[in-house]
Amino acid sequence: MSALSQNPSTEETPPTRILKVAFVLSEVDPLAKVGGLGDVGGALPAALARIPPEQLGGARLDIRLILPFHVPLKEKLKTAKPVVSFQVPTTGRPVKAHVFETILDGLPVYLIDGAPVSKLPDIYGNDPLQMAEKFTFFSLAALHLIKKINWEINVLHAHDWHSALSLYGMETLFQKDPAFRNVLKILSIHNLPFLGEKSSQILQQYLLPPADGEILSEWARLLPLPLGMLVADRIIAVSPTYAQEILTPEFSSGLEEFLRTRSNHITGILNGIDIERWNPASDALIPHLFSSDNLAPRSQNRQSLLEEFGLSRQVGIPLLTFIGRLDYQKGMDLLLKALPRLAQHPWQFILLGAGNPDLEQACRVLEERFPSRVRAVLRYDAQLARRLYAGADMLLMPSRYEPCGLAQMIAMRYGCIPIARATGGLKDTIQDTRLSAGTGFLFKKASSAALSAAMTAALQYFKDQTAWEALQYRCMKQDFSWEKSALEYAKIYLNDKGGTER
Ligand code: NHF
Repeated sequence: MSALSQNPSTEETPPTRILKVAFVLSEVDPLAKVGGLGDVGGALPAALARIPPEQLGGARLDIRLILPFHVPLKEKLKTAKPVVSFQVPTTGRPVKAHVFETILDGLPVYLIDGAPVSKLPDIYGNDPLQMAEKFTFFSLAALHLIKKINWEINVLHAHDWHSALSLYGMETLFQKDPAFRNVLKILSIHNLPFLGEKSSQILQQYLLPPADGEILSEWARLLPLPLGMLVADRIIAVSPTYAQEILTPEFSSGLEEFLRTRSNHITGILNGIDIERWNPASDALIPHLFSSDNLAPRSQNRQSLLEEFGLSRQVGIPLLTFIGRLDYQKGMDLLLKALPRLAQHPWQFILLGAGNPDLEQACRVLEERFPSRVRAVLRYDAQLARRLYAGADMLLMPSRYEPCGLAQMIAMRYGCIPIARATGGLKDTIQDTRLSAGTGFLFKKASSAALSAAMTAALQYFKDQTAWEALQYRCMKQDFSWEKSALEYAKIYLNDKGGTER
């Protein structure tokens, strides 16, 4: 078969070039989702497949996903169809892999099972060795699968450390294999600091050689993410600003020198959100629907929340929220210090999230200190999250780093104004209201003082309700759909492949 499959040629029908893309990753919403990676896995492939050939010079993308058959998935996907079984070689006994198939949004999803996958009761685990084994096995099994089913791919697109070794395995173990000749190797970086710790022994067990040469420091020569970045033709960070930040000591996890050698191959493409799923005019999980042209019902959503959480219902007091993982990365500690500094201002605050036990405890302490103003809901709750986006006035995102961030885009779509640190995708998606007719409030330094200053500005701005509504309107009119970003990815797939025929 050829990448440029010809239509039965009539003069009028131009040949359709089909580019075959293997999308290899650990999370795909709604099958498996822990964080933002799952949202991307659930939306980007479908958006790529929807791009009309006219926008791609007549080409069409044939996208299929490859995912571990995570234990929690097995209950949901009892009817997944067996496809093929094979062995993955190791220094000891080869490990058996069994592959199943299901369909999601019209796209085939291959699910890889085997002892290293079924050993872990969840998508991820706390034991680095078990994690290394699961994802090394998965990454290499993905390559064996592609070969076994004679799927002549043009592009292998891996994501984060969990699938980075499929790129490195292709470059090393399968170097001379015609099945992978001319395959474009793409690696998306959703979260650089997760390099795939303590994997070296497992990598050796699966016959993967350490990187040679001096480009990678010794400590990184047997780590999945650096190895993937070493051989990738393109490294795509999930926002343009994050693509620049990872070249600096603050954000590079010790890899700045190595990454600078690869800087010509690094790009940033902003994530999108699924604007159908996140739509305040049709969201079945919020009590009062609204839109940018009819904002009035929004305040009823705020009232419902205050009632639900036993907070007093007073006009003119803004409701603040934080939604997400309680983590130092997310700047939760900065927020816990900033709020008491602003006690002289009127505000109410509902936080939703779970994570670091010390931070959870500190949230409880804040609630005890401000019983009439603060509610700490220490769990994940996707439905409450929607009600908060739809009813709170301001979303706090003081992240120390944020590769892209999705919550700020969802919040803006729901008229909830972001107050965020100017980093990564937050910087790329929010314009500061104080500098121009913007869409939120940004601060630069990761300090509680800088955060308090941005919050003070927002609280001040809120007093002028006409200006505030104009700000909400601007936010709700932003286009965060996947279409634009998907096209950027597709162009990379196509241009980097030139006219390569397979
Ligand atoms: O949006 C999906 C997500 C990002 O900033 C987010 C993160 C993990 O930290 O790309 O990945």
